[in-house]
Amino acid sequence: MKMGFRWYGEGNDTISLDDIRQIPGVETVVWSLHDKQAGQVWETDEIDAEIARITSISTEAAARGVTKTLDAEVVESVNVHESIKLGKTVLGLGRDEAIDNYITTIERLGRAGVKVVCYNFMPVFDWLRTDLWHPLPDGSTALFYEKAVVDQMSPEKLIADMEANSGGLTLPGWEPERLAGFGEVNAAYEGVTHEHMYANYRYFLDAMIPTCEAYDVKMGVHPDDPPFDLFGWPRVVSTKQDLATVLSLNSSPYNGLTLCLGSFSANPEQDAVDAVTTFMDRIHFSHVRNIKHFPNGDFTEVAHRAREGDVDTVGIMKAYAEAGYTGYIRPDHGRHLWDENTTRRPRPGYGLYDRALGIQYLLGVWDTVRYQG
Ligand code: DNO
Repeated sequence: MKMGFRWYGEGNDTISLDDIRQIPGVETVVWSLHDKQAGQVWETDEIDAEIARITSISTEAAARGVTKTLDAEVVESVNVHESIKLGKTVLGLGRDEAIDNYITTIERLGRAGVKVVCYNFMPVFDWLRTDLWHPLPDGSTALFYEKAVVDQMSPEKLIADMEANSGGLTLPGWEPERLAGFGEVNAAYEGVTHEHMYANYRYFLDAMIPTCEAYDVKMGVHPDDPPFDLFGWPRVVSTKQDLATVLSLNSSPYNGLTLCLGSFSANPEQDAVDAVTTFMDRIHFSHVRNIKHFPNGDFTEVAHRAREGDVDTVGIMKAYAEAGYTGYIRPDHGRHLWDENTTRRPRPGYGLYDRALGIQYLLGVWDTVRYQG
């Protein structure tokens, strides 16, 4: 297993590579070219420059005796253009052209040494919460989902709220360019069913997976967050059965999962440990975090420690460790702690401290099973 840490890039994150380097156990920086819109080709020189930035040690750090390097083997995400999900031209791009562009990007990432690409197949929006800075009883803040708000609110209002609460940083999945196309995309989903989505998904995989095999890039789809339909749009990567269906659309091992256990567990009926053991050999990347459910359908994000919430993070890490899992894991959304609620405001969910604490907890379980002394 390789432990990773998500980083948004120089000038686009409150956390530095030198901060990440000092977290015990972290080997991989999970990155993306965050200014690329879905459907665009990633240029080789841009890919190479970002990888060089991540994997090198600055002259200043080297002079201080820093020698620990980080790798850049995981990309989260290469976003899928809506035309691919819809199977028709939208926002000025046809499905086949969008797929060709995606394949070119995968090929270039493979050549540059990237091993896993994370993506999602959610219609219109990526993840959704109603409060990005929700107070917890200990004085920290965390992402929060209030069911009644989503049930009563229009997507337009939610977009406005998310933008207003993001602290000035563009949220992945909520890029202004994406939101600008909302009306057209929303209309294009009229009448689109889950069956249509699966047919379009198969078409995409069949076109792309041979390139993934040739360039040794494993694809990992991220589950829908939260894992149920929203605003009548068909989500197809929500339940355990959905995950099995997606894997069966193309049987290549390169068609795999980014098993985000916080997202998956946002449906309280789903069993995270069972999902890990069931899909083990197709999990290329996993996000491990914890949430706490309330009886009215709300949920809050909490610390990674199992007893803080409802996700059995101990059972999850034990299952990975016992199986000798060889893929990538990263902690996921953390709470915002200490000065992160005042002067060091991070991207919501992506502060430094709680994710670093979370990693130590997850590795504690891993090492209990696997460390030989
Ligand atoms: C939010 C993230 C998602 C995730 C994408 C994967 O914090 O979990 O934006 O990266 O859904 O494509």
